[in-house]
Amino acid sequence: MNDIIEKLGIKGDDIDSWNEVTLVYSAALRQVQTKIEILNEEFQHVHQYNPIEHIKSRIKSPESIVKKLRRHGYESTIENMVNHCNDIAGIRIICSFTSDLYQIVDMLKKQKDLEIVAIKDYITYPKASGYKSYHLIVSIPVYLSDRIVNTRVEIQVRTVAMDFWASLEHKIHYKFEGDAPEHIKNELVECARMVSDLDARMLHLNEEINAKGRAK
Ligand code: 0O2
Repeated sequence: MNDIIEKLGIKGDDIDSWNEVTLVYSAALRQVQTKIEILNEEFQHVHQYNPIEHIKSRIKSPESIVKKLRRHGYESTIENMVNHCNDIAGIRIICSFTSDLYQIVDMLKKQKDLEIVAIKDYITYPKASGYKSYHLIVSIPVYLSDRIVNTRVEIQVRTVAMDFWASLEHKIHYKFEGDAPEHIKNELVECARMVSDLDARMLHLNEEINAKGRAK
């Protein structure tokens, strides 16, 4: 790991700082993930239903952080990473229906120990690529032995169908280094439209099934 960090231009004392920074980010990630799992369990207890299908979490790779900083015109320093890269710690919450998505977002917004730093609602306002997902940048206090470090975590909330689309689009984006042929981009936009249609139809079906269950 330290070899990779050195290759990226982070040397000497900075390696130590980097190790400390990643320790704090992975602690923040675990705290947020546990919080989400508890909320999901509580929801199951109250409503006999789990809004969350599954959760993925990751610490962004050093290469990916450096690429992002470059893209935004910043030098690769630890300070810039912490100040300008909001998704070093990232959690993805995958749910079945678009209605679950908003329930989850509402639950997260009500958590007193999570400060909402920023929101990007790519569900209401999808990207031109067709990308849909709800992003929250939250800050959570990590309690170390001698200080408290408020740490940012990016939470992405999306449906299974949106996740399926985003995974392939991400792969294509990297394969063509952001410059995919026009016909592939167009096909992806069309697939995104189909994903939105599928999500709407599955939601409608689920609501109909639930209403029938209640009427019995
Ligand atoms: P990775 O490999 O997933 O970490 P940016 O626009 O990325 O320079 P910002 O403000 O972080 O800066 O952007 P945004 O829109 O909040 O995107 C953050 C993350 O959302 C991305 O991280 C992706 O994970 C995801 N994302 C955003 N747009 C798209 C998209 O069009 N397609 C897919 N598949 N994912 C997207 P990274 O660092 O790009 O990538």
